[in-house]
Amino acid sequence: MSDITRISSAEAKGQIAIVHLGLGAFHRAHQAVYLERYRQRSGNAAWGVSSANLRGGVALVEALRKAGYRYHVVEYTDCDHVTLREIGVIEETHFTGQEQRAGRSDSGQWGRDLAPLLNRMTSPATRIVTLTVTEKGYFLSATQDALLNDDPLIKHDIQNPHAPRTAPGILVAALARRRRASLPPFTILCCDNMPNNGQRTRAAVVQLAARRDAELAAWIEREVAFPSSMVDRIVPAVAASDGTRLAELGVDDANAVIAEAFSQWVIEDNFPLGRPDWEAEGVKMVADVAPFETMKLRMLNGSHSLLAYLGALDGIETVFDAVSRADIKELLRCYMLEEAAPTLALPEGTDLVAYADSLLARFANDSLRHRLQQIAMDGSQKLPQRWLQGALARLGTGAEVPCTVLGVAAWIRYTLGVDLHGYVYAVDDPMASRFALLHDAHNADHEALVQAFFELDTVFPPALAKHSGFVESVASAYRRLTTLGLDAALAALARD
Ligand code: NAI
Ligand code: CS2
Repeated sequence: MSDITRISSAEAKGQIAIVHLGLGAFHRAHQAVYLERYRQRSGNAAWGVSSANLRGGVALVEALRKAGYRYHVVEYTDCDHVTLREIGVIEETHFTGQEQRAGRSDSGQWGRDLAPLLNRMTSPATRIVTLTVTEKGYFLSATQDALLNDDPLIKHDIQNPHAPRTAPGILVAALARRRRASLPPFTILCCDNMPNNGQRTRAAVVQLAARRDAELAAWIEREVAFPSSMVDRIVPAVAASDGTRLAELGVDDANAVIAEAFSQWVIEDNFPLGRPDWEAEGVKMVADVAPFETMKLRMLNGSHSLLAYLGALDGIETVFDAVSRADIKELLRCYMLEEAAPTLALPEGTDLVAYADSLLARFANDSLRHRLQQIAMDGSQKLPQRWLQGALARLGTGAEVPCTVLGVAAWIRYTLGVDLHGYVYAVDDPMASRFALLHDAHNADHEALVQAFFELDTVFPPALAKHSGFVESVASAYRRLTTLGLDAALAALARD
């Protein structure tokens, strides 16, 4: 029987001062938890949250309304030690995405709750807007801070600035209203896994605003704070199969989310309109987040993506299952210490070997059931910051990056949508149709296929695509993986 700690939410219902875009599992198990703990400790209910889904997830918006905006976070230290934490800090939910009409292929209206959401964002009481809309939700090239002006949704928001459908579009519309009302701008805090995530969010917002009104763009550039943050807590998607074990814990809550006990949030301290003094909840306020962000993205997320593509190709289901294989665990250790670590400017006092060991221990938490397919999604948006920028830096010193080479080969093979045992799965990536075309065109010729992938300049930095040694190594690793299988590919790596 598990050792269960139950923590109820603070009774006090408060004032909404934070708007969040992207009411997903991570927001509910990370930012909301810090704010709930802050409210419980301080008794200060001034930092309530209004959360919105801009893309899918209308059912959750409704379900939280019905549940009085209360839900549970199930925090697993391991299978036997669990904290059930009730959260009440989210006080309002909105849906602005496209409604699905039952039995109709042509989807319905966009923007059901756009007006109340924009009103909330234009309220003088709203001081911070946080985001978890996934790496693709900013509509930026993954290799540079350039807005994807040709994307249909960005084109829509340029032509219809008063009916935005994207996160950058909604931010620009709300900021334009605040400027017109002579209100100071809210602070925009990105909580997505992107490098320099504050600067990237600024780039998307300013570039979109510039397509509407150059003075508005200049005002945003001058007046709006975009602090960066490093966010870390493993929050797997809740699967139907989790229902039974949650019920056994006495959790009768369809909106519950599951998370590991570990949690970290490092934030650049730049909040002109103020912020909660949440340091007592463990939030680390710093002047420069970059060392923390880069370390986490290359070490933790880089390892996650290695597990995802190598493991999924071999039909392995979860992170725990993959890291339980000694050869894969050794690959991760080699990748972290010999390829990622040497490229990092470390936060002061960091012991990288201990950090690598702590990550392997977190991956080995068998209570999370973190599916590799979840991590494998959106590789085109994730790999530049997780592997490719680090590999370029490492190659620049004359060193080799064999683990990353195998990773890139596995990712390219993964995008075919069939694993090494013939099992078919959906490739969830904004570029999936592009990948399918490349596989159709070059599937018989591995070299040509790999070369074609390297020509995707929104994924591969041009300098890396020009590195013939790296490209050739990826092509031979691809051949070995597809012809001999994962075991042989890992054995070859261990031998070299
Ligand atoms: P989720 O699948 O539960 O939620 C994704 C959220 O993003 C939903 O609100 C969805 O509506 C929104 N979204 C997706 N595509 C969008 C788009 N194009 N435009 C606007 N909104 C969009 O996923 P989860 O777990 O909440 O993760 C979301 C993000 O949080 C990740 O992409 C990552 O950047 C960050 N994160 C997640 C962690 C985790 O372990 N789940 C840990 C650290 C960061
Ligand atoms: C994962 C991350 O799905 C993914 O891409 O690598 O969501 C990961 O769980 C978090 O960044 C951990 O903080």
